Order: sequence, then structure tokens, then C-alpha cells
Amino acid sequence: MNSKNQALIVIDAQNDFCSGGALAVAGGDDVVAGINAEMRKFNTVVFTQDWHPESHSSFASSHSGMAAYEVIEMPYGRQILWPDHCVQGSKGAAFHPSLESNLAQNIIRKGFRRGIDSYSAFFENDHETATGLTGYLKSRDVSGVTLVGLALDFCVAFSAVDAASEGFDVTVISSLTRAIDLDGSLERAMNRMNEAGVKVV
Ligand code: VGL
Ligand code: ZN
Repeated sequence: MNSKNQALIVIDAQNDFCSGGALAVAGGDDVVAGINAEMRKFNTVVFTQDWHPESHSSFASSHSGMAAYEVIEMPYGRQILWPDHCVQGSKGAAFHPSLESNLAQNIIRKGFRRGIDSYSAFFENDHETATGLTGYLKSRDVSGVTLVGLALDFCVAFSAVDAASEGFDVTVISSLTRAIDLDGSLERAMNRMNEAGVKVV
């Protein structure tokens, strides 16, 4: 592979999505070694870091009478409520201890506005508020992005679909991802990625 204008985007490889974490994804730890190896093949490596303030609006605990995994209507649309996770500065928000985070050149933090969640590395869940990642990549002449990390059916898939709509050639390495799979979310995510022209390998 000619990786000159290819970026690797490592999505949310954080403690809270790994075993023992607040929103643990089954097998989350198992992708870290492979991601470390993959990073060495790219000269542009970007991480995302889910980075919520306490009492973030995506936390079930912020809504009286609501439980985790229930759905509410937000001004920007439907929002799944999650257990408290990736609180700014907490151990859960830190990268997995085995992840070679020194290899990342940029870290995009997301979900830091209390009233809006952000699954995608490119746009918050209103599909309007940009993170700035498109500009960063385009100003570095990146034309293709490869995505790995957690969770496949939420932050990886949303990032992949947005990357395609931003004009990038998009690949997801499925063996370096793991899914939450909540009420068919994995199948829906695979369909959305397919329709968007994302290559899932
Ligand atoms: C994620 C749910 C809530 C993810 C982040 O990284 O996929 N999922 N926050
Ligand atoms: Zn989150």
C-alpha cells in the first residue's frame, strides 16, 4: 500500500471501552496490539478521545427516571443514553495503557459540549458542528483514511460515513474494531457504511 496520503484514525481506544471500563466493549482490549502495528504503516496518525464533562447530556444519570441504553429525543434528534463514561481527566478517559499513543500526531477530543454528543471524528451528533478534522487532513493532502478502534457500530461507523461524505476514500479494518451491538446497531451501521461506499475489510 502506498500510504503517502493515507491517514490512520484510531477511534476511542480508551479504558472505558475496554475490559473493566464503564462502557466496556467485548474484546476491546484485543485490538490494541494490532493498532500499534498498524500505526507504523502510516505517516499520518490521528486519535480520537471521547471527552465528556461530568453530567454530560448523553449520560443516563443526567436525566431523572432514565436508565442507560434508553433513548431520548434531543434538539438534534434521537440520543441513546449511556452509563457515565470517558469523563474528562478520569482514568476511564485515558488511552489504553498498551496503546502507543506517542505515535499519534493529533488527538481530536469530542463530546466535550455538555448538551451534544459526538460519535463521529468529523461532526458532532447534530451533523453540523465540525471538529476540524477535515481541514487538518485536507491541509496535509490526505485523500484516504483508514479507521480502527471502538466501537465499530457507533464512533467508528459514524466517523467512516462522515469521512466518505467529506470526500475521503474510506476503509475500516474490521479485525481492529469491536462492536457494542445494541438492538441491531451493528447491522444498521454495516448497512450505512455500505451505502456510503466505505470499504470494510
Ligand atoms: C462511543 C457511545 C458513547 C464510542 C462513545 O466510542 O463508540 N459510544 N460514546
Ligand atoms: Zn461517549
